[in-house]
Amino acid sequence: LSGSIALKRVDTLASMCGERARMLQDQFNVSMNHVHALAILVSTFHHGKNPSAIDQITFGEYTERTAFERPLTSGVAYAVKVLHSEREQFEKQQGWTIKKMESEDQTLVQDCSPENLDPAPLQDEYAPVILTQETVSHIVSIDMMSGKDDRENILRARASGKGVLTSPFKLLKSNHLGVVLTFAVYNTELPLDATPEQKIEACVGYLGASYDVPSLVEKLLQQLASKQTIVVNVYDTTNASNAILMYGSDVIDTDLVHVSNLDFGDPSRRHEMRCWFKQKA
Ligand code: WA2
Repeated sequence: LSGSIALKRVDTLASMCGERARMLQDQFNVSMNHVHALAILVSTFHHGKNPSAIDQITFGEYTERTAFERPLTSGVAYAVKVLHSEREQFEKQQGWTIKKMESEDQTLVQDCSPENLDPAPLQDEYAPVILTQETVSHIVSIDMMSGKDDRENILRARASGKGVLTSPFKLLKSNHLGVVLTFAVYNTELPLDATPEQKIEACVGYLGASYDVPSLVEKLLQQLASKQTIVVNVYDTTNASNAILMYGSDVIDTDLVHVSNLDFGDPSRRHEMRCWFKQKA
């Protein structure tokens, strides 16, 4: 009898963990599709029209009103590709200079609002943010290529044409780890068999969404009202020997752990959910 109770416990944990992992994955997938659609919207109405049919007010209103379509995201933004030869003209037209992203220690001693940031140092190219949802308006004018995680994402997004995810890192003006999802925006309809070089050449900008993972997973789990029963942790396990905790407490105080795989749509990243009962058997 005690054996069958133990087996039942294993099953219950597996189904609860699996259900939560599927919910998180589905919500992530839904928001990823809408971020992809936003990249197409910018391509059609900003780059595809002269003059552009989108300004900050339009983009801000539209992204705020459609925020319900992007569960788990804390904001979306659009950064444009600017070559160094175009920088002076671009800055004159915008009325601001391209800013450098502050490193973490600098943000401790000063407010990281764009007006307090230093101009971006000379580079071959830049990715300044020109349009944002109000929730991330603090990144306007910042060169997203001047941040390591954002830069890697931009380079991978434009060479692949797919949605790509960063490793977990500390987002600007947030105290938690988050991730950024990026889709490249292209100027012409790319042939299906375009090479990475053709994609890089045709790229005109980058549509990105930031995910504040701890607060958003918390919100998701609250809807299930099971927090008395199980502990849920979410990890980036891309580097198998060094899993990064993205959500949860991590103190494993049990012998029974269930691991559910999470597919966030970027095959070069691995994620998983690990669950256990709060109450020991
Ligand atoms: N968005 C919001 N907060 C951030 C951040 C970011 N990146 N990076 C650090 N903190 C415009 O991939 C292009 C968004 C980057 C997109």
